[in-house]
Amino acid sequence: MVRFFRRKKGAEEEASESPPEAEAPEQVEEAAEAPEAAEPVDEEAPKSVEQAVERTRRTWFARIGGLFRRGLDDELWAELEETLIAADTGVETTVKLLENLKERVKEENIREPEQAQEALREELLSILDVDSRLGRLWGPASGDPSAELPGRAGRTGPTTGLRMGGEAQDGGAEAPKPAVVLVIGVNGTGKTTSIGKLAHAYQQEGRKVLLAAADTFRAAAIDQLKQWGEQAGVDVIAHQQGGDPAAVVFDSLSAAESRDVDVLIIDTAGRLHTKVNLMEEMRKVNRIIQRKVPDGPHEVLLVLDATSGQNALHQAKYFTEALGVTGILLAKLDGTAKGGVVFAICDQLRIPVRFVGTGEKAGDLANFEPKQFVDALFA
Ligand SMILES: Nc1nc2c(ncn2[C@@H]2O[C@H](COP(=O)(O)OP(=O)(O)OP(=O)(O)O)[C@@H](O)[C@H]2O)c(=O)[nH]1
Ligand SMILES: [Mg+2]
Repeated sequence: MVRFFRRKKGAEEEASESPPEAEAPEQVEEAAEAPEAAEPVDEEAPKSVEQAVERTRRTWFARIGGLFRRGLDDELWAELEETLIAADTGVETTVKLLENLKERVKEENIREPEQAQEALREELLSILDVDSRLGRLWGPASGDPSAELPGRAGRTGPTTGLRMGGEAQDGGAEAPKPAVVLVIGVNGTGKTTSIGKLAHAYQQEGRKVLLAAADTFRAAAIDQLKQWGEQAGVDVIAHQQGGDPAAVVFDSLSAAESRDVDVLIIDTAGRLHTKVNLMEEMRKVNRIIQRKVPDGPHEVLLVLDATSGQNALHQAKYFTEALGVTGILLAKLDGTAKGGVVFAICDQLRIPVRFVGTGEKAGDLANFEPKQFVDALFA
């Protein structure tokens, strides 16, 4: 059943526990109690996936139809390879894709260009078919999860695909509460913005959300998260700049428990003095979560910047090796991004893309639906 958002006005503060790895007690500063009615969010025409990939479709995928129409010959395969690589699909993934496609064309004795193009669509779709059992919070990555989402009836716009707060999941087990989502990624990829969007979407679904400002590296990062919290009408647990992120995480876990929070989303730094420092910090945050919530974090969401192309893939590999990434949020799919990078990520990492960012506004977030995505590219 739908668990509607309940906010106890003037909820009493929880007894404070001392953070285990905190260097020194720090002042816990919170965003002012969320306003009773959240500030209206500018939801004016949130960008759809179709709109976000319009440029990729026009620039790259629209060419593919023309190539096929010229006939199934070596020139087609060479030009197709070139086009897919230029669309950021990556050399490895493109080569594999075309080998499979050529084999199919031969085996199935395909002679019609339309049929061959349809086979390409199917091959592209199969690349996106990644086992979505990693992470335990989200609905199926393919198909139409909106049908089974609570609070979706009659609504348009982004859904979180989140099934939790006591709702049974695939295996019939109770969903975790609070669900702990650790958000990681290098600087500037869109972590804080995406967290703001997720908070907004969960809030709209009637979930009780709490945000943790564990990026203590820059003061502006804390303020930025607080602004998103205010906009979405959710609380933010924050310490001061330079504080221990693990202590922020510890406090936010305590607050999440005592405030009956459905989902706790943790923002982290994207840059420290060195990459090694950053990974160490992430591991420490992970340990603190596990100490308090043994089966957490329930999702380690890696935010990648779609406009950074193959570089996003390298980052993803690095984070995946250092931490167990369970899902990807691909931000900035609008703008100059070449959508082909989605195929490279799914093919090479076998980590599901859960969400895509389609703009800078609160509503510019969408579930990643493989079929919808491929259809949009070939529309
Ligand atoms: N067009 C577009 N811009 C986005 C999207 N997501 C984030 N941005 C922009 O990207 C820039 C960086 O976003 P942040 O959320 O601050 O990125 P971050 O990963 O938190 O950065 P650090 O905290 O420095 O590590 C901002 O200007 C955002 O508005 C998106 O989906 N589309
Ligand atoms: Mg940030």
